[in-house]
Order: sequence, then C-alpha cells, then structure tokens
Amino acid sequence: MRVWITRNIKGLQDKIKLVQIYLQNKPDWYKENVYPINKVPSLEHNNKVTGESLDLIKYVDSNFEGPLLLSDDNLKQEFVEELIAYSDTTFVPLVYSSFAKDTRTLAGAQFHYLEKSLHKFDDGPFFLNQFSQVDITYSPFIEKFQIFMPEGFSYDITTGRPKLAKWIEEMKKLDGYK
Ligand SMILES: N[C@@H](CCC(=O)N[C@@H](CS)C(=O)NCC(=O)O)C(=O)O
Repeated sequence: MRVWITRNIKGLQDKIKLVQIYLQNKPDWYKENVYPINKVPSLEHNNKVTGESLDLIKYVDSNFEGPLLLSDDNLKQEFVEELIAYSDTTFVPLVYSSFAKDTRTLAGAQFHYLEKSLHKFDDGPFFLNQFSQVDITYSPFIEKFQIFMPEGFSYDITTGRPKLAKWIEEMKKLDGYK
C-alpha cells in the first residue's frame, strides 16, 4: 500500500504497472523469477528488482517524475528520516505488541508520539507543511488501527489528538490515497 500510494500520488499509474499477488497462494514465478525473498512489495525497474516498502517509497520518489515527496529544508528532511525509521523499528511493532498487553497505555504512547510530531511544524495538516514520504509511511497502518482499535479495544486513536484526527481527515481527501 505504501508504494502503491506513492505511485498514485506521483501520477505514475501509466508508468508503474500493478501486479496482484495473492499472499495465501503466491505463484512460483514470483519467487523464482522476480523476488526470491518472496514478499511484497517489490518493483521491477531498469532490469533490477527492489524490495522493502520504505526503500521503495524513496526509490519511486527519486527515480520517477511527479511531485517530490521530501523537503529541501535540511532540518525538515532530518525529521522526515527520523520519523520514517521510527515507523518500522518502533511504532508498528509496539502498537501490534500492545494488543496483547496494556493496549491503552502502550499504544497510546505511540499515538501520542505521532500527535507530538504533527505539532512540530505547525503549519499544515501533514507531518511537513506539504504532503511527504512520512504521510505515506504511516497511512496504511493508521487507517487500520483507526478502524480496528475502537472495535477491538474500545480505544479511539483520535480522542484528545486533534492533529491526528485532522491528518486522517485530510488524507482521505487525496485521490492518490483514496
Ligand atoms: N519490511 C518489509 C515487509 C514485507 C512483508 O512482510 N510483506 C508481507 C505483506 S505486508 C508479505 O509479503 N507477506 C507474505 C509472506 O510473508 O508470505 C517491507 O516493508 O516491505
């Protein structure tokens, strides 16, 4: 979803073709001829196959046309890199593991971190003032947690977090994301 959104937001629907892989029944050709790691996503471009969603967001952003999804301000770009790294090392695993423990406290700390980060450059609904790679990085996870956590744990991730609520609302307005 991260790479798919990147492709759509950059208007690359005609340049990058989607190939659906059923994860419960992966075709042999995918592992044998495309991506031996046998996970999604992967992208075949210039006779080379690249994997890892976070690497691919950056790869698609810098190797294809369309609006650049990073900042030319060094301080902001540093913040972007920090937040992107945080997603897979900390945010996602800690929210998942919170489902088996003290969900409100442990997951709450992670959503609080996002709320605080959304306040850092207080000039737009996104993490930076313009839409960027960070928004893409978190979006597939937040959208699922937002639906699942009220059902599973009576926990609304946006309560007391106006920035996060606004971010979700603004994301839903983007065609490339929808
Ligand atoms: N760190 C990798 C994770 C890739 C990954 O685990 N993909 C999952 C789907 S989200 C997958 O292909 N699962 C199928 C499997 O492991 O058989 C990334 O971000 O691209």
